[in-house]
Amino acid sequence: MDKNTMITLALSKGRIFDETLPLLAAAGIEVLEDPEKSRKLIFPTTQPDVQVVLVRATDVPTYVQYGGADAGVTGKDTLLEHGGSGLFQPLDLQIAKCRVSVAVRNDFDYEQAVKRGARLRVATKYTEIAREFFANKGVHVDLIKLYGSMELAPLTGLADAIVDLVSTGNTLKANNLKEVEHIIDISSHLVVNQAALKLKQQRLRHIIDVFAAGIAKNN
Ligand code: PRT
Ligand code: MG
Repeated sequence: MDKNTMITLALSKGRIFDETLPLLAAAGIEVLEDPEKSRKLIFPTTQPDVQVVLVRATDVPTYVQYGGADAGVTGKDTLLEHGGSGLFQPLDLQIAKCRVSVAVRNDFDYEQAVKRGARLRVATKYTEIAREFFANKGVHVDLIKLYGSMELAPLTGLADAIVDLVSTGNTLKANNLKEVEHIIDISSHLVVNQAALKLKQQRLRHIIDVFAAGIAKNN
């Protein structure tokens, strides 16, 4: 189908896909195949002019920014790191909720380290969020960029602290880590390409409206 009539939605596998499905269903959009059981990256839906593309969670804002997708669903954490340029952010979908926190080893005295003005080594995937948080707090940090398994950094001596997502807290507990700062609450947002919003206004507006009604119902 013509790129100008097709609506492409970017989602990531896992919790964002799973938690977006009910909102799509409310808009009459059902994905025709289970992505967990398929190697495909593009999925047709029950609406011939709507397709879903599956990308890495951190790539969703980039796809939408450059028009590889017309709209997408992405965590606020990912959006803050991306910066949000070129993206219209009409809705907080109130799904995939968690928080960004600072965590250290159980035996590390974080308060004391901050009080005496120590320079902290902080490992994180969230360098922008961490940089801003510690700058506002007046704490000097050396940021170490990681792409996964942040919890390992304090245990191996790579870092004093991590900045990571926490939901139940079980992962921290299982690794003898404790949460010492709650930086920001996170949920997933609908993002829309600004040019697409003008070109395909009617249909994108419809999706935004139905999603909005779905959130109201869920909360
Ligand atoms: O896994 P991959 O590297 O492909 O990408 P990703 O980790 O960015 O994707 P995914 O699907 O894991 O996460 C997508 C989005 O879901 C994130 O950007 C968040 O906005 C949101 N989300 C909500 C979470 C969590 N809750 C969450 N608990 N993302 C990750 N976690 C991880 C967290 O990083 C930690 O390792 O779960 C662990 C902590 O969980 P608890 O319950 O043990 O505290
Ligand atoms: Mg993950």
